[in-house]
Amino acid sequence: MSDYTPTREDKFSFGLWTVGWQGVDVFGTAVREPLDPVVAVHKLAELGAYGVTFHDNDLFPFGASAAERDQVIARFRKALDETGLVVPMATTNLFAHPIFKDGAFTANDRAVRRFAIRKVMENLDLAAELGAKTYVCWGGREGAESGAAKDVRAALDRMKEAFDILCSYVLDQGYDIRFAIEPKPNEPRGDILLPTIGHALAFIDQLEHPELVGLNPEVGHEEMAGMNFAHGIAQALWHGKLFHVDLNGQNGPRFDQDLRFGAGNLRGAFWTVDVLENGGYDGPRHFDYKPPRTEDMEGVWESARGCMRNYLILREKVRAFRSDPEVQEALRAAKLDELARPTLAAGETYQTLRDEDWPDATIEALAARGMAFERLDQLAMDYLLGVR
Ligand SMILES: [Mn+2]
Repeated sequence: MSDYTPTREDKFSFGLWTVGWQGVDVFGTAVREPLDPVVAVHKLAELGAYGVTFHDNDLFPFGASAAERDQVIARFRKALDETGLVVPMATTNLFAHPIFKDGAFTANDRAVRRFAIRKVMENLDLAAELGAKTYVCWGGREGAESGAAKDVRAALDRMKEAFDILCSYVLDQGYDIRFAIEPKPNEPRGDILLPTIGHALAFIDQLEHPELVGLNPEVGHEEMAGMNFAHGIAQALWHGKLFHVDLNGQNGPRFDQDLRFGAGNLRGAFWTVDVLENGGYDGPRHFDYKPPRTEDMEGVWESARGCMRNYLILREKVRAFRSDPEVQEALRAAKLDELARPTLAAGETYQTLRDEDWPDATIEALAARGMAFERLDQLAMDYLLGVR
């Protein structure tokens, strides 16, 4: 690899709402014209992506008539056929319309919850039709700005109820679809429910069909909460719950920046690619970012190219790092092989530990022993900085 040109085998996918973002933010109006999803599909295919993802209302407006919906879907499907792009994932917009101002699955207003679950079921039908295997649920409006306004335990009951209903719907329809919860700590709500990977993992265990529900962690969302994204997705993989991933860039705890992948916390991106490439994940490398408002459409496509290019550069560096004999020796010096060994040997029990003799000298020697982590980390830095 030298020119970092993406191919379909790299499994890069983009949300329609990423390159299609018109730049409307809290302080400003649109800076770019609407992007026709058909144009987006053709351009993404040309750039080397293999997949495209969407919210229902990225394709057709909220409240569209059946005829309008069918027409838009037919055009979209034709573009997919022409380009060979697949739809690995779909999701529902449960945040833009004023009806969702207090959330969807956990809105205090029961009628809103009933409407929301119905909206998801409708779009699940379309997702199944288009071959999506993952259905993402980002509950950006599920939360509160104030204390007594949201009874968190009751809200979690309602969240569980929604997932239980949706899982039975998918099972009854015979759809080959699994749900992926996307945690986020805040924005747009002051505090969002299921704010981190850990909260969501614990929640999934309480569901009727936990096997149908996993995670879609996003780099920026975890880093907004000060979390280590690579550690987070490694734990999700350990639980068998990394169903999908949202790659982008973020500069620490602040508003959700949605920078292109690799921008922001570059060191974090290096270890993220390391976990994705070496941790057993084989799903799409999905970019969920926002091309900054400063860009015209050429800048938008440049940022999409940049997401894939940065991933491929980092993948090359991670592979070189992992296969370097000096790194392997440094990993041994840092006792990574020992960490992989069970603490008790075969046949040993806790009693073995109780019976062990621990002379002061042994304890002092262990306490004085360096772990050689800095040398190992500098080798990674040398790769990242391009001098090795
Ligand atoms: Mn984001």
